Amino acid sequence: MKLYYSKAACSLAVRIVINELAIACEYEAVNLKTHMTENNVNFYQINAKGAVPALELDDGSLLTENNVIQQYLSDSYNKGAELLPKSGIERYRVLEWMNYVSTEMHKGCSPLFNPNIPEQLKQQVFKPMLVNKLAFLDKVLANHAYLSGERFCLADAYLFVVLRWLPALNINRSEFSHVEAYYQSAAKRPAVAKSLEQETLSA
Ligand SMILES: N[C@@H](CCC(=O)N[C@@H](CS)C(=O)NCC(=O)O)C(=O)O
Repeated sequence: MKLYYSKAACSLAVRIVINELAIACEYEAVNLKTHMTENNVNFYQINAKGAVPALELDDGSLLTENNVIQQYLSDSYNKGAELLPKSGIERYRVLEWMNYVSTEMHKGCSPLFNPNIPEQLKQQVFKPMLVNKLAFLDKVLANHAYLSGERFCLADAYLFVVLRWLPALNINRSEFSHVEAYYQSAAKRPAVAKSLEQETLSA
Protein backbone atom coordinates (compact mmCIF):
# COMPACT_ATOMS: atom_id res chain seq x y z
CA MET A 1 0.00 0.00 0.00
CA LYS A 2 1.24 3.49 -0.77
CA LEU A 3 -0.13 6.83 0.37
CA TYR A 4 0.33 9.83 -1.89
CA TYR A 5 0.48 12.75 0.47
CA SER A 6 1.59 16.33 0.78
CA LYS A 7 3.26 17.66 3.90
CA ALA A 8 0.72 19.09 6.38
CA ALA A 9 -2.17 18.68 3.93
CA CYS A 10 -5.38 16.83 4.69
CA SER A 11 -3.57 13.60 3.78
CA LEU A 12 -2.00 13.87 7.24
CA ALA A 13 -5.33 12.59 8.61
CA VAL A 14 -4.88 9.35 6.66
CA ARG A 15 -1.33 9.03 7.95
CA ILE A 16 -2.64 9.40 11.51
CA VAL A 17 -5.16 6.62 10.86
CA ILE A 18 -2.42 4.41 9.37
CA ASN A 19 -0.32 4.97 12.48
CA GLU A 20 -3.25 4.48 14.85
CA LEU A 21 -3.89 1.10 13.20
CA ALA A 22 -0.17 0.26 12.86
CA ILE A 23 -0.56 -0.53 9.15
CA ALA A 24 2.54 -1.01 6.99
CA CYS A 25 2.50 1.64 4.29
CA GLU A 26 4.83 3.38 1.87
CA TYR A 27 4.60 7.10 1.29
CA GLU A 28 5.23 9.26 -1.75
CA ALA A 29 5.17 13.03 -1.45
CA VAL A 30 3.32 15.17 -3.97
CA ASN A 31 4.18 18.80 -4.63
CA LEU A 32 0.73 20.37 -4.93
CA LYS A 33 2.06 23.40 -6.79
CA THR A 34 3.64 21.41 -9.60
CA HIS A 35 1.62 18.19 -9.18
CA MET A 36 4.83 16.21 -9.47
CA THR A 37 5.64 13.42 -7.03
CA GLU A 38 8.97 13.02 -5.28
CA ASN A 39 9.77 10.31 -7.84
CA ASN A 40 9.24 12.87 -10.60
CA VAL A 41 5.96 11.44 -11.82
CA ASN A 42 3.12 13.67 -12.98
CA PHE A 43 0.58 13.12 -10.20
CA TYR A 44 -2.35 13.66 -12.60
CA GLN A 45 -1.30 10.41 -14.28
CA ILE A 46 -1.79 8.66 -10.95
CA ASN A 47 -4.86 10.54 -9.75
CA ALA A 48 -6.71 12.50 -12.42
CA LYS A 49 -8.29 14.60 -9.64
CA GLY A 50 -4.84 15.89 -8.73
CA ALA A 51 -5.64 15.87 -5.01
CA VAL A 52 -4.11 14.11 -2.04
CA PRO A 53 -4.76 11.84 -0.25
CA ALA A 54 -4.71 8.97 -2.72
CA LEU A 55 -4.07 5.43 -1.58
CA GLU A 56 -2.57 2.86 -3.93
CA LEU A 57 -3.82 -0.55 -2.83
CA ASP A 58 -1.80 -3.74 -3.02
CA ASP A 59 -3.64 -4.78 -6.21
CA GLY A 60 -2.43 -1.56 -7.86
CA SER A 61 -5.81 0.18 -7.82
CA LEU A 62 -6.22 3.68 -6.44
CA LEU A 63 -8.63 4.82 -3.76
CA THR A 64 -9.30 8.54 -3.35
CA GLU A 65 -11.36 10.83 -1.09
CA ASN A 66 -10.11 11.29 2.43
CA ASN A 67 -13.20 10.06 4.25
CA VAL A 68 -13.51 6.97 2.08
CA ILE A 69 -9.83 6.06 2.44
CA GLN A 70 -10.16 6.37 6.21
CA GLN A 71 -13.23 4.14 6.26
CA TYR A 72 -11.54 1.59 4.03
CA LEU A 73 -8.53 1.42 6.37
CA SER A 74 -10.63 1.24 9.47
CA ASP A 75 -12.97 -1.42 8.08
CA SER A 76 -10.13 -3.49 6.62
CA TYR A 77 -7.97 -3.74 9.71
CA ASN A 78 -8.85 -5.50 12.86
CA LYS A 79 -8.48 -2.68 15.29
CA GLY A 80 -10.67 -0.49 13.10
CA ALA A 81 -13.71 -0.74 15.32
CA GLU A 82 -11.96 1.55 17.76
CA LEU A 83 -11.84 4.36 15.22
CA LEU A 84 -15.10 3.57 13.43
CA PRO A 85 -17.68 1.26 15.01
CA LYS A 86 -18.62 -1.61 12.70
CA SER A 87 -22.38 -1.01 12.90
CA GLY A 88 -25.16 0.73 14.73
CA ILE A 89 -25.91 4.39 15.27
CA GLU A 90 -22.41 4.84 16.75
CA ARG A 91 -20.98 4.16 13.28
CA TYR A 92 -23.23 6.78 11.71
CA ARG A 93 -22.32 9.32 14.40
CA VAL A 94 -18.67 8.98 13.40
CA LEU A 95 -19.59 9.26 9.70
CA GLU A 96 -21.74 12.27 10.49
CA TRP A 97 -18.74 13.97 12.09
CA MET A 98 -16.43 12.99 9.23
CA ASN A 99 -18.80 14.61 6.80
CA TYR A 100 -18.92 17.74 8.96
CA VAL A 101 -15.15 17.99 9.23
CA SER A 102 -14.72 17.48 5.50
CA THR A 103 -17.46 19.71 4.13
CA GLU A 104 -17.67 22.43 6.78
CA MET A 105 -14.23 22.62 8.42
CA HIS A 106 -11.78 21.54 5.73
CA LYS A 107 -13.62 23.17 2.86
CA GLY A 108 -14.35 26.13 5.12
CA CYS A 109 -10.58 26.71 5.28
CA SER A 110 -10.04 26.34 1.54
CA PRO A 111 -11.10 29.88 0.49
CA LEU A 112 -8.81 31.33 3.16
CA PHE A 113 -5.83 29.54 1.60
CA ASN A 114 -6.78 30.68 -1.89
CA PRO A 115 -4.51 33.53 -3.04
CA ASN A 116 -7.01 34.49 -5.76
CA ILE A 117 -9.76 35.38 -3.29
CA PRO A 118 -9.62 39.07 -2.26
CA GLU A 119 -8.52 39.65 1.34
CA GLN A 120 -11.62 41.69 2.14
CA LEU A 121 -13.90 38.84 1.09
CA LYS A 122 -11.88 36.44 3.21
CA GLN A 123 -12.07 38.68 6.29
CA GLN A 124 -15.71 39.67 5.91
CA VAL A 125 -17.26 36.45 4.68
CA PHE A 126 -15.19 33.28 4.81
CA LYS A 127 -13.34 33.82 8.09
CA PRO A 128 -16.49 34.60 10.14
CA MET A 129 -18.18 31.51 8.68
CA LEU A 130 -15.30 29.35 9.86
CA VAL A 131 -15.09 31.05 13.25
CA ASN A 132 -18.81 30.37 13.82
CA LYS A 133 -18.16 26.68 13.24
CA LEU A 134 -15.30 26.74 15.73
CA ALA A 135 -17.67 28.26 18.27
CA PHE A 136 -20.07 25.38 17.62
CA LEU A 137 -17.29 22.81 18.04
CA ASP A 138 -16.19 24.51 21.24
CA LYS A 139 -19.65 23.86 22.71
CA VAL A 140 -19.57 20.23 21.58
CA LEU A 141 -16.11 19.64 23.02
CA ALA A 142 -17.10 21.23 26.33
CA ASN A 143 -19.22 18.14 26.94
CA HIS A 144 -16.97 15.30 25.85
CA ALA A 145 -13.36 14.53 25.09
CA TYR A 146 -13.75 13.70 21.40
CA LEU A 147 -16.24 14.43 18.65
CA SER A 148 -18.33 11.30 19.00
CA GLY A 149 -17.90 10.83 22.74
CA GLU A 150 -15.03 9.68 24.91
CA ARG A 151 -13.15 7.75 22.26
CA PHE A 152 -10.85 9.11 19.51
CA CYS A 153 -12.43 8.33 16.13
CA LEU A 154 -11.64 8.87 12.43
CA ALA A 155 -13.24 12.30 12.48
CA ASP A 156 -10.87 13.37 15.25
CA ALA A 157 -7.83 12.52 13.14
CA TYR A 158 -9.22 14.72 10.38
CA LEU A 159 -10.29 17.58 12.67
CA PHE A 160 -6.85 17.62 14.31
CA VAL A 161 -5.28 18.29 10.89
CA VAL A 162 -7.72 21.09 10.08
CA LEU A 163 -7.23 22.73 13.50
CA ARG A 164 -3.49 22.62 12.92
CA TRP A 165 -3.93 24.94 9.91
CA LEU A 166 -5.66 27.70 11.89
CA PRO A 167 -2.59 29.71 12.98
CA ALA A 168 -1.53 29.94 9.31
CA LEU A 169 -4.96 31.45 8.62
CA ASN A 170 -4.52 33.93 11.49
CA ILE A 171 -7.25 32.30 13.53
CA ASN A 172 -6.44 32.08 17.19
CA ARG A 173 -7.39 28.57 18.24
CA SER A 174 -6.89 29.37 21.91
CA GLU A 175 -9.91 31.69 21.82
CA PHE A 176 -11.85 28.43 21.84
CA SER A 177 -10.62 26.86 25.05
CA HIS A 178 -12.28 23.46 24.62
CA VAL A 179 -11.12 23.20 21.03
CA GLU A 180 -7.60 24.11 22.13
CA ALA A 181 -7.60 21.55 24.96
CA TYR A 182 -8.90 18.91 22.53
CA TYR A 183 -6.18 19.79 20.01
CA GLN A 184 -3.41 19.60 22.62
CA SER A 185 -4.71 16.29 23.94
CA ALA A 186 -4.91 14.78 20.42
CA ALA A 187 -1.37 16.00 19.70
CA LYS A 188 -0.13 13.83 22.57
CA ARG A 189 -1.50 10.61 21.09
CA PRO A 190 1.47 8.47 20.01
CA ALA A 191 0.07 7.98 16.49
CA VAL A 192 -0.50 11.71 16.06
CA ALA A 193 2.95 12.61 17.40
CA LYS A 194 4.54 9.99 15.14
CA SER A 195 2.65 11.31 12.11
CA LEU A 196 3.79 14.87 12.79
CA GLU A 197 7.37 13.69 13.21
CA GLN A 198 7.23 11.73 9.95
CA GLU A 199 6.23 14.90 8.11
CA THR A 200 8.72 17.00 10.15
CA LEU A 201 5.92 19.10 11.58
CA SER A 202 5.19 20.46 15.00
CA ALA A 203 1.75 20.48 16.62
N1 LIG B 1 -12.30 15.67 -2.20
C1 LIG B 1 -10.95 15.45 -1.76
C2 LIG B 1 -10.29 16.79 -1.51
C3 LIG B 1 -8.90 16.64 -0.95
C4 LIG B 1 -8.16 17.98 -0.96
O1 LIG B 1 -8.77 19.06 -0.86
N2 LIG B 1 -6.83 17.90 -1.05
C5 LIG B 1 -6.02 19.08 -1.17
C6 LIG B 1 -4.95 19.10 -0.09
S1 LIG B 1 -5.62 19.34 1.54
C7 LIG B 1 -5.29 19.02 -2.51
O2 LIG B 1 -4.71 18.00 -2.85
N3 LIG B 1 -5.32 20.12 -3.27
C8 LIG B 1 -4.58 20.24 -4.48
C9 LIG B 1 -5.38 20.00 -5.71
O3 LIG B 1 -6.58 19.65 -5.58
O4 LIG B 1 -4.83 20.13 -6.79
C10 LIG B 1 -10.91 14.58 -0.51
O5 LIG B 1 -11.86 14.67 0.29
O6 LIG B 1 -9.98 13.79 -0.35
